[in-house]
Amino acid sequence: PRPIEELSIWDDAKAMLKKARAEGIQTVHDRLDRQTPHCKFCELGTTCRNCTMGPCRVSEKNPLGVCGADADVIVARNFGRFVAGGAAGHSDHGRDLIEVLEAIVEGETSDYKITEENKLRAIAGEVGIKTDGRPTMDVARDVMECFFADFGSRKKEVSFLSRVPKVRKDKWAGLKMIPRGVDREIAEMMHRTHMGCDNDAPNTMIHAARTALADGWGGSMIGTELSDVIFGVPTPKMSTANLGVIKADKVNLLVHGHNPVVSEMILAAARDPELLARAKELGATGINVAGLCCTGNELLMRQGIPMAGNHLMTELAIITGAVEAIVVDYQCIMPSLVQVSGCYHTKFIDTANKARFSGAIHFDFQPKTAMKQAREIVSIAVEAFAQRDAGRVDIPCEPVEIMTGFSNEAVTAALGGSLDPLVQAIAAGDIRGAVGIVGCNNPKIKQDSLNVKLAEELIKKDILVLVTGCVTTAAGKAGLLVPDAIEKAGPGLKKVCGALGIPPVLHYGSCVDNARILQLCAALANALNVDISDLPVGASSPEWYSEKAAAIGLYAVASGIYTHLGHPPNILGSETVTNLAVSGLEDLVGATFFIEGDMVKAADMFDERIKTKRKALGLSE
Ligand code: NFS
Ligand code: SF4
Repeated sequence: PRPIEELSIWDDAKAMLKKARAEGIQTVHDRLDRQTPHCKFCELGTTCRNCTMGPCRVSEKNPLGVCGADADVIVARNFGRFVAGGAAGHSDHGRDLIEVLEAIVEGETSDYKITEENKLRAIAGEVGIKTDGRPTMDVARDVMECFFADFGSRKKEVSFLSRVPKVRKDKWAGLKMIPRGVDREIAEMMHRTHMGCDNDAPNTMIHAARTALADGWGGSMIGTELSDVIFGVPTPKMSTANLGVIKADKVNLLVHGHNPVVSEMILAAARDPELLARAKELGATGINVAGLCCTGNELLMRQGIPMAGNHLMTELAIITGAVEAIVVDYQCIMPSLVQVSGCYHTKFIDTANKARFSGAIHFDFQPKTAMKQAREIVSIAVEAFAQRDAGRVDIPCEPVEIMTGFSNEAVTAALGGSLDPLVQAIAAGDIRGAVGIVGCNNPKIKQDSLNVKLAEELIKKDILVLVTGCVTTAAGKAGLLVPDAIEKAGPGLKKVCGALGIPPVLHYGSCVDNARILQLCAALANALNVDISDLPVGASSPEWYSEKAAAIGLYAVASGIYTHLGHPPNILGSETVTNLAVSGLEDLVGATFFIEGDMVKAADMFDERIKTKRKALGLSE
C-alpha cells in the first residue's frame, strides 16, 4: 500500500487512515491500489460496449470495431454518454425540487413551504410568468409547470436561457447547441450513441455540449433556484469544518448526498424536543447534525450546519467511531460506506428509491410524510448512541472556522444593491478576475493538495476565487474561507475583501450551485454588454472524478469560460476529440479546456488568460 503520508494533506484524514489500518478496515485507497494499473484501453476511451457484436477495443493494430467505428467515434460516444450521466444526475435532482414544489402547490405537504416569496416572484418574472397582483400559489403553480416543461420536448429552449447574453445564445443557435429540453438532450445523447447513429466525432461533441448546457442552465439552475425558494436564500454566516465537528458527547448524525429535501428535514427533526430528551436520557448532551459532500454544502450555505468533510473524508468520518447514523440520498455515496458502518455501531440509512444500498435501512422518503420519516430516522440515530463503543472513539482534531453563504443575492446586497462595485473593482484591477474552483477528490491525487494549492496561487495574483462542492471543505480546512485569509491574497484583493469583511475565497454552495456562478457571469457580461467569453474569468476542477464534474466542465466551456482540469477525461485515444477539447472549441464557443497537473503552472495559465481578456476589454493587465 502507498504510505499514508501520500494520501492526504490533512492530519484528520491521516489519523483516521492509521486507525483504519490498525482496525483492519479497507478504504478507497486500498481498493485503488488493488485496481492499479487500470485498463489502458479504458483510460484512453477506446473501448466500446454499445452492442453485442463487440465489446471492441481499438488501437493502431486494430483500428476499427466490429461495426467499423474508429477511435474518434468510440471516444466521442463514450464521452457523450459520460456527460449525459452527469447531466442526468444534476437534473434529476432539480426535478425532485419541482416535485416538492408541486406537493406544496397541491397542498399535499405542510412539511415544506415557500420560504422566499420574493425570490419565487423574481424567478417567475425572469421566465415570463405574470406576477402582478397574483396570489403566490398561482405564481408557484405556473413556475412548477414551466420548469416541468423545461424537461420535456415541446420547448425551443430551456427557460433560464432568458439570463444568457444574446451574443452567446446566437453563437449556440449557429452551432445547434441551444439546449431545448433537459430530458430530451440526455435521451438524444443515448440515441446518438447507439450503434449506427452519430458517427461523426465533432458532431457528437457538439451535442455533448448541448446536453451539458441543459444541465447548467436547466436542471442544475432549477435545482438551485427552487432550493432557495423552499429552504431560503443563503446569507453570509460563520460555521466550522473538518472531522472535529463530530462531538464525542453528542448523538452524531451525518447527512451525505446532494438533495436538501432530505437533509433539511433531518435537521428540523433533530431539533424535536422529545428526541432531544431521549438523547439526554441515553447520556448524550444533544443531537449534532453535520454534513458531508454536497448536501452538507446545502445545509452549510443556508443553515450554517458544520461540514465534516468532502468526498475522501466520508469513510473516514465513520472511522471516528462516534457516528450514530449516516443518512444518504444520492450521488457520490461510496457503497463501501455500508461496510464501514458495519464495522461500528453506525446505522446506514438510505432515503431514495433511485439510490438504494444493499444492507442499508431503507426509507422511501416522500414530501407528504417527510417530517414523520425524518423523526423516525433521527430516532434510530438517537437509539444507536447506547451502542457506541467509547473505547473505539477517536475524534482527531478541533474544527476550523469558515465563512459561508455567498449567494448572488447576498453578494449583491453586500455590495449595496447592485453588482456595480464589483464591476468597478474589476475595472480598477483590484480584482483582476475570478475563477471558480469546483468538484471533487480523487484517490489518485493526494487529497486536496491541488484544490488548496490552486486557490492559494490564484488569490496571490488578485484573482477572486469562488468554491463549490468538495473544494469547499478543502479551502475551509486550509483557512481560506475566513476574512483573515486576505493576508494570503494580493494587495488588490486584500483591499477589496478587507473593506467588505469577506474572505478572498467565497463559498458559493454545492455542485448544482455552480449555476449561481453561471448566473453571476451572465449578469457581469450583461452589465458590460459583452459575451461571457469576454470576461476575465475561469473555472477549474483540479481533483475531479465524476460524470457530473465532466458535465460542469463542459457547460462552463460551452458558456465561454476557460476551464482547467487537473487530469484529462478518458479521451486521449482520439486526437480529434482531444484537440477539439483543448483547442478547437475556442473558435466555436470562445473557450477551451486545459489540462495541467501542476497548480503553479495552472495559475499562470489563468493569469495569462485574464491578462488577455482584460486587455481586450481595454483594462490594465
Ligand atoms: Ni460534485 Fe457533490 Fe463532491 Fe464531486 Fe461528488 S459530492 S456534486 S461530484 S465528489 S464535488
Ligand atoms: Fe464494437 Fe461497434 Fe458494437 Fe461498439 S458499437 S461494441 S465498436 S461493434
